[in-house]
Amino acid sequence: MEDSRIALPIGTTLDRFIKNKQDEFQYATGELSQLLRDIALAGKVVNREINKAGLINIAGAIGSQNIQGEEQQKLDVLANIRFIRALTKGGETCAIVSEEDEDITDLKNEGKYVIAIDPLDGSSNIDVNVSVGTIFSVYRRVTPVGMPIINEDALQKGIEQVAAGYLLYGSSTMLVYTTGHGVNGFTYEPSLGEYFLSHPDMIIPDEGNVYSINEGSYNSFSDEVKEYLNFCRTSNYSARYIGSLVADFHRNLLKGGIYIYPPTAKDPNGKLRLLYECNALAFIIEQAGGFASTGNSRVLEIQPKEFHQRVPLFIGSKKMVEQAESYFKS
Ligand code: AHM
Ligand code: MG
Repeated sequence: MEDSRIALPIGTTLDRFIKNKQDEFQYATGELSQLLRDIALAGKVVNREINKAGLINIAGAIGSQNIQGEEQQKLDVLANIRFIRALTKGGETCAIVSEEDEDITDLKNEGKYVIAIDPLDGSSNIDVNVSVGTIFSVYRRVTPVGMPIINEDALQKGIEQVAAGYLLYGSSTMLVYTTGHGVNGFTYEPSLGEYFLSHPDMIIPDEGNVYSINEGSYNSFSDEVKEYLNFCRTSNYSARYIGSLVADFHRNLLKGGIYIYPPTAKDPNGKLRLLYECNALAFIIEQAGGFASTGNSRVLEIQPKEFHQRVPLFIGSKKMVEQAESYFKS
C-alpha cells in the first residue's frame, strides 16, 4: 500500500505536528500527544527561568545535596518542580522517576504513562552561561490502571520506551523527540511562545571526526578506553567536550561524532544514569541511524535494577561506536 503520510514542512508548529502524527494512528487516543505538550510547556517555563538566571539570585548551589550526594543547584530543584507539576496536571502520567528524587513518585491517577526524567542536566554549567538540558523517557505502565505503582513500572528496558526526547537550552532552545518513527527537532521562538519544526527527520552521519570525553580523567580509564583514545588522536579527530551531555550529544547528532562516558576509578560504571540519561538518548540515536553501547552491549537492552543505576556510555555515529566497541571485544 502506498504511504499516504505527507512530510510536514519546516516551520510547522509543534502542536500541529503532534496532532498530525496522532492522526496517522487509527486508535491513538491522544494521551501521548497531550503528554508531549505538557513536557513542551514545562520546557518553556524552565527556559524562562534559565534565561533569568544571570539576573536574579536563582543560580548557584542551594546548599543541599540530592540522594546521590551531588550538590543541588537551585535551578535543578526548580526544574524538577516545574516538570512534575506539568506532568501531574496533565493527568496522562501515573508515575515519575527523577534524578532529583530518591524514589518513584506515584501520582495516584489513571494515567497510562511512566516518565523518567533528568529535569536539568549539566546544571553546574548555569553559573557560567553554558548550555544545559532536560532529558526524558516515556514508558507504558505495566500495572493495570487502578493498582498502585510498583518499581517495575519504571524499571523497564530502553527498548520499551514509547517516546523519548530532550530540551536543549542553548543559543536557542530546542525540543528534539522521537516516538519511534524518526527524530524531529523543534526550535522555540520565545517572542511567539511557540516551537517550530526546524530539523525534520534528523539523521546522524554514519561517521564523524569528533570525540567527546572528559580526557582529564585519562589516567583512570581502562586500557581499552586509552587505546581507543589513542586511535582518535592518531586519526586526527577533533576533541569537543562541553561537559553538558545534551549539548555534546546534540552537536554530535547534527555533525557526526562519538560521546563517551567510560568507567573511571571514581565511577566504575561511568557517571551517567541509565533510566533518565542514557536510555532516552540511546532511543533517539538509534532512531537517527546511530548507536549506543556500554562498550560491550546495546544500551537499550539492559534490564535496569535500580532507579539511579549508572552505565558506561558510548553513543553517536554508528561506525564510530562500533569502532570503539571493537577495543572491548578484541
Ligand atoms: P548531572 O546530571 O549531575 O548534571 O551530571 C551529568 C553531566 C553531563 O551533562 C555531562 O556530560 C557530565 O555530567 C560531565 O561530567 P564530568 O564533569 O565528569 O565530565
Ligand atoms: Mg544529569
